[in-house]
Amino acid sequence: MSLNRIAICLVILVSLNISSKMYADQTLPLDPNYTIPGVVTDQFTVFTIPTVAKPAYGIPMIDPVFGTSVTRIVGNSGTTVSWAGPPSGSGTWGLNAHHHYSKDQPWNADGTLIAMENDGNAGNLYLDGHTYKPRYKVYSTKGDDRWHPTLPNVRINVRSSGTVLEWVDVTTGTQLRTWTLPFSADGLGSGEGNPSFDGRFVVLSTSTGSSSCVVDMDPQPPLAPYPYKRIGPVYAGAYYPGGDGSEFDWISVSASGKYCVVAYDKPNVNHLRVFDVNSSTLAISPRPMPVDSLECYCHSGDANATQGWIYHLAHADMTLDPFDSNEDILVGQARSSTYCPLTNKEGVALGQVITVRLKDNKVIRGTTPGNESTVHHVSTRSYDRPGWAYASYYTSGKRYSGEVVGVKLDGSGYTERYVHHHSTESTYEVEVHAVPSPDGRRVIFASDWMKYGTGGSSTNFQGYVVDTTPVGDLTHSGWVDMRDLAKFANDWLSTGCITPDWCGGTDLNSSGTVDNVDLAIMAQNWLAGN
Ligand SMILES: [Ca+2]
Ligand SMILES: [Ca+2]
Repeated sequence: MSLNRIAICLVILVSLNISSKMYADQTLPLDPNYTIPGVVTDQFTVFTIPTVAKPAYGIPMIDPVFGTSVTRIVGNSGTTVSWAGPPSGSGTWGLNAHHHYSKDQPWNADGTLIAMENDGNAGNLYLDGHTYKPRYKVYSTKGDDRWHPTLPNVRINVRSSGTVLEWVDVTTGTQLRTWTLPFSADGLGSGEGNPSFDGRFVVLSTSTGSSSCVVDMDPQPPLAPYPYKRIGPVYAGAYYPGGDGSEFDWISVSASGKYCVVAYDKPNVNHLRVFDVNSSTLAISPRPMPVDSLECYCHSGDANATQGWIYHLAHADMTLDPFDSNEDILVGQARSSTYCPLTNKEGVALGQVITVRLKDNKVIRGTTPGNESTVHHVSTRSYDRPGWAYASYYTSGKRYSGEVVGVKLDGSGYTERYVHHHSTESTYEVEVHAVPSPDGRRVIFASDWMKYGTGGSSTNFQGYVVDTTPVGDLTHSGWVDMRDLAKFANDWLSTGCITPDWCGGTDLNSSGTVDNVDLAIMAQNWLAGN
């Protein structure tokens, strides 16, 4: 350790008069009752959205209402982007440079990479998950893919041909596992499917639901391990009964792998259906729901309950409910009164975000109602922060207007409010599609920055991250302590720090050098966040 580094440590230790009181680290997964320090939790205030200038690429901006840090993580259309690799390369950012979708976790399992779509000539890229520095160009066989939820660097990919399912290491482009499918699958659940939370199961289907099957990608004892290929029987029953096939929207296995959910999307048809997955045979079959359980618009009646139809939510994602013995749940947007006129369930007033338990179609409150804006997309991809859903709201002048909000799923209606997204949501590409990082402390979102914003563009749709961790949390633990100081000391007096990496984040004020100004910021935030 150089004299400089020793000096800096001593100065900090003395000047901060650190108490001997130990602070408890928040280990992952986080306790469902943990709440992020310093975040706005008032459920009732309607905030006026101030006009804010679009943040510069890679330079954190403090949201004037919520006090959180907002970073634009992509450059403007036409500007050069270089990635480190190997292999290294360069190209341009495009008009659409943002993450994929609200249900597609952009961070990999250990949070070190972010999958970024980019229609500039650089193509899709993987960014450093913390500094947002471009790291790798996308691998060559990418079709419709997701990160493996527990294995860093591994994508679960359905090739464009639809007949090959594979695992690929994105850092090398190496195929790790492969399966030949019994039919041509329409991507991974038609663009909206996910693997089970352990990364073991997926369900794949044709674009009409005419053929579906579950794949066990990682058979466990007493089953033979991979390369034993365990693919369930082909099932024809996800096709909409009596329809023409166009009703089929998406299919996904549930978080536990015990169920599949199919969504149908057509006027007067919008509805969800739950199927059981037989754990021995992987066969799919409709899950009978209680005869009096609640449905919407069509398919009401006991006969349909036996076929797995459930209460309809839109833009819904799946997770496990830690407040209810880790039951599989679906969390989504309350539909309009045309479809589902339910505002109260068993004496509990329902808001815009609603949960349905897959086991028995039980409807549970997410948010509380009353002067609440219309929610748009919901994401439950915070694998390491169970019990929370992340919602993006339309801009309306009501409560949560234009915000990205975390919703505690215990029925209390408790929320954390993170940021104004400043997006018009005028086209699909610029729908906000907020997704939490695995630990839920950061949220990625897309915006044109044209709603109460200056410097935005009606054609350039970009990715942003709102970060609730304190400035100076260089270890990404959620708080600032000695470990962060050690990392800071290591980069002390570094020069030539550039966007978006800023010397590994130690150049806290994005000035180009790591110096006394950064040290002062570090000192100001000492022990913040815990
Ligand atoms: Ca830290
Ligand atoms: Ca600096």
